[in-house]
Amino acid sequence: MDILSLQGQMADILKPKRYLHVLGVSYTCASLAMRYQVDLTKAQIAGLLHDCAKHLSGETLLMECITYGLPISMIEEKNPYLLHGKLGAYYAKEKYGVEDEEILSSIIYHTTGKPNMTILEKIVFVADYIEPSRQKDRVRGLDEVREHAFENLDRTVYEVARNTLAYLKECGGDIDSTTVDTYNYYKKYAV
Ligand code: DGI
Ligand code: FE
Ligand code: FE
Repeated sequence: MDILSLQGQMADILKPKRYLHVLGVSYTCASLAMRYQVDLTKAQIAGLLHDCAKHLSGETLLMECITYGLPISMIEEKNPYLLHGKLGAYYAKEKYGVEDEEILSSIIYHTTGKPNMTILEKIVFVADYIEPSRQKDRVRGLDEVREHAFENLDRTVYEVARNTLAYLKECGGDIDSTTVDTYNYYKKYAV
């Protein structure tokens, strides 16, 4: 499986802005992988594919998950975009030939995180938040999180989960219990 070919396939299916985001996540994953001694190829593949189902409508996400027998929680049924990680991992395996379970799991959990993540899972979760095309006026604490990401990954996971929950509370979004579990687990790394 080659990075250039995956890059080309993402360029074909994603809108330019999302493709730019995906490239940014891939390179940020690679940078964090250098810092935390993780396989660079795995990190780049996870970054390139993490949003490979994000271009689909809520209705299509639900239909695809039903078709392939992927479980749908009540929160996901109400907020189908939450399914793009789970369906993205399914596509990564079935359409893009990714066999590596750690890459697949990083894609599944990139939106909510989860307790006790592998380093690669944490890298994808954080890279999605800090990649270069994210805008400071739209993402909470971006400068601080970018700085901390290269110093202390667990602390940064805590900060991303905390900021995401604060944002969801403010805008009244439904909160997935996994997002809360991530926050509670990584709280111990708060400084
Ligand atoms: O796909 P991206 O936009 O690149 O990033 P993402 O997959 O992390 O999705 C970001 C959005 O997901 C952001 O607006 C916060 C939202 N999110 C994260 N956890 C939850 C959540 N939305 C809801 N409703 N519930 C959650 O628990
Ligand atoms: Fe996403
Ligand atoms: Fe993303």
